[in-house]
Amino acid sequence: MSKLSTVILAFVSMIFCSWAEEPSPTQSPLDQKQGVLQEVWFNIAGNDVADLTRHEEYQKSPQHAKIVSKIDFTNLFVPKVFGQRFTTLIVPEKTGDYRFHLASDDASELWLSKNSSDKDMSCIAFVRGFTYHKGWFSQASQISEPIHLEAGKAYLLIILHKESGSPNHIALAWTGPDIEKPTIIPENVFHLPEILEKNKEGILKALATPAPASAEK
Ligand SMILES: [Ca+2]
Repeated sequence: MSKLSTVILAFVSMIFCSWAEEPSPTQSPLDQKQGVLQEVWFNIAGNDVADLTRHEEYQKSPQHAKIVSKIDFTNLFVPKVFGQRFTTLIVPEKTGDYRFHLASDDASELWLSKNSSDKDMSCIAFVRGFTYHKGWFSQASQISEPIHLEAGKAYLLIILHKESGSPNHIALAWTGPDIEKPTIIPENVFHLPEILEKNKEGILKALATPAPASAEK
């Protein structure tokens, strides 16, 4: 072997070793800063949000989870019956009054906190039955009152969605400073909330569990 190829080999193995060492044992999908945690429970009957929240399975870890960038979905998990929850911290870039528009098939609820804590949450909008896809003005209850949000402050946001048969969809939009028409909330606003230690193991397992093949569209 020539001197040059020995040097190249040594260099390549150095790169390989540094790659191999990179992942740290503490790294997890939950360490990322941006995003929305989507948690799904399958095979729960009914088309009311309460059919999910009162179900004993809902007290347990989700069966499937994903970190998504925004809340804008159609035909998820067709044709399965499911309930899901989206959890994120919303950090607006501009201070002002915002209205949230929730659209879904089937029913859904939008909860917002006054801060990053789940102790100060209230239901600010909901869909009964269903709306058309991105039908932002179908029901008075799907539009929140104006809510004053401060730039750079984190507000905990949770959406509950119950689906009892295809088709299905869910989307979240807002109006606010310089946003006149309902616009899907952009991904840079969503920050992944810190997950309680007691819930971490179950969520990590759900993140690693694909949705049942028959449930994918
Ligand atoms: Ca449906």
